[in-house]
Amino acid sequence: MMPMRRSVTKTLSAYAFGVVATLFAAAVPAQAQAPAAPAAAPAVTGSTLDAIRARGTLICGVGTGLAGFALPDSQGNWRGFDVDYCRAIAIALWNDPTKVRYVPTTAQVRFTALQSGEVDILSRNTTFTLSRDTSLGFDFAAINFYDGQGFMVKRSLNVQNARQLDGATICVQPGTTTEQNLADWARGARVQIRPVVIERLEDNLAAYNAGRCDAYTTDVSGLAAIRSAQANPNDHVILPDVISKEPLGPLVRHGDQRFTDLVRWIHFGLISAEEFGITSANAQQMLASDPRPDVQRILGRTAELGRMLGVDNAWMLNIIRTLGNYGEIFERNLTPIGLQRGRNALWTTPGGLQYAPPFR
Ligand SMILES: N[C@@H](CCC(=O)N[C@@H](CS)C(=O)NCC(=O)O)C(=O)O
Repeated sequence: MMPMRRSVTKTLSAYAFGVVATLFAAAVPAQAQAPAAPAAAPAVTGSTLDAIRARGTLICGVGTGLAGFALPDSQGNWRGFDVDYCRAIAIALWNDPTKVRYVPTTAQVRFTALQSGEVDILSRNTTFTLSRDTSLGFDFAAINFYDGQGFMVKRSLNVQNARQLDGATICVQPGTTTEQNLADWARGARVQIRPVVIERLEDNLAAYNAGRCDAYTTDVSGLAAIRSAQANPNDHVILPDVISKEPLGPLVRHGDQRFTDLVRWIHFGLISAEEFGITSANAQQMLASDPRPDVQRILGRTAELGRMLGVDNAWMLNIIRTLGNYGEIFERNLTPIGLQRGRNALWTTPGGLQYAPPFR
């Protein structure tokens, strides 16, 4: 049998080589890739929570458009899993999910947008890493999606696993863990790859679809989103290999603990609601009649948990009534793009990692 390396590289054209060379030359060094030269501390001082309240709107940094996570619908309303976390914060603060302004950010510019105060929070496929937590000056409020990096190829290439990508061109976005993991993986697996580094998701996809890359690499959730939006999803295969850990979650500026706490406990509230069977359909009724003290505390009838966070005690009741629990948010946004709960199942399910500390 002919080695896969040759069969993959056969798909390369001389034109593709030119594009790779040009893109490499033009690539801006990735911010997250520069641990030796940490970015400056955040430019913003003062309380984010106070600033948000005074403004009356949350400014949420999202992606530029990824099905299931953050994408404007036909009426121009942003929808998706990451968007629902922004809406949940607005509900906790004002019981109004519309009080959010969405700012699309590429992977490359997102951290500057948060550091400079252009956005209050990034709710946007962002992986929890040590350097982002420390030298970039941020805090990950929660891990709301456990992910890992994978590869997508055209089915017609007949590639079965990542090792067969030896010699392939691979489309990737700069400023991402994706770009770093790809290089690490290639080194470790002694596989030669040629990255094609393009900043904007849509340009990257256009390059992949035009055959300028043999494969596309990003978080598996992103691959599912991209594949679902292809003209013929079935023409593309997500390979079984997962080459990294990508714990994704909402990111805020370091040193703003009240805001961090609020975002963190919204996530825990969504997880706890699922654990206790509280849904958008039954929350009101459970408030009235469920005897379990946990349920009564989450829904704000007893204890003062909302007030401890600086919001109304009905914060979780309002969030769950409007958006549902974590499972409902997952099902509404991510099940349609082909994602399964997997590691994002509750801890009460074998293999599930989603776990919330006690509401008391
Ligand atoms: N999780 C990785 C990758 C994040 C990332 O930006 N992924 C891309 C590919 S799915 C994305 O979300 N793009 C959306 C966009 O650029 O609008 C990271 O934090 O570095």
